[in-house]
Amino acid sequence: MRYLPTRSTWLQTCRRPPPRATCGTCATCGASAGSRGPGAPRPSGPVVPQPATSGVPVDQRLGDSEYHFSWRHDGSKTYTWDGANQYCGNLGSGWQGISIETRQEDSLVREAITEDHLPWIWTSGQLKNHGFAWASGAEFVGLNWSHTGGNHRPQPDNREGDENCLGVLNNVYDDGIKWHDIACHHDKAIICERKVRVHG
Ligand SMILES: [Ca+2]
Repeated sequence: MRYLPTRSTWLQTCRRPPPRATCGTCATCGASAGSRGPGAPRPSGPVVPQPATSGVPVDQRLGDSEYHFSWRHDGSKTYTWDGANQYCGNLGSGWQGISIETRQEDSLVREAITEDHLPWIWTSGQLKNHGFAWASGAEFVGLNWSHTGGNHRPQPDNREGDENCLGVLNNVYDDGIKWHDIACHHDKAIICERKVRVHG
């Protein structure tokens, strides 16, 4: 016997009234909260879960991101900036070195460093044409640069002449857990980040 959708089935699945006037059709209401212009507040939903990355341990979550602390899973290896960010990319789709975009995210980094007694970590931050930039592409805001460094100058200071990578150092200059521009060949662990939800 062939199954044909009845009128009542069709009505149940598609005749839900649009929740808002901006939402015109069944299809658009199912997929999106409607159009939004630049500067509009972040939507509260609906959200589309991203496919799981199988087998990648997640050490922390915050907002729409999950985080993987390399040192907890690779025998505390350290890497150049390139190697560290490659480690993150090798975890799978969507994984990158961390982009520290908010004060809450910076707190997460400082807590991880404190909890595990790390001397330093890499981030995805790297000097581009017009200043430092994150892998996420989000606007770079220097939330936690140190006020000092090896030459007692505020960071970034490019002390070694090729300090093109952004690391977080744990009180190396008696300055707390702070951002420093560092030559990329130094070896450190890294926090990897992946956005787990994309607003539809
Ligand atoms: Ca520096």
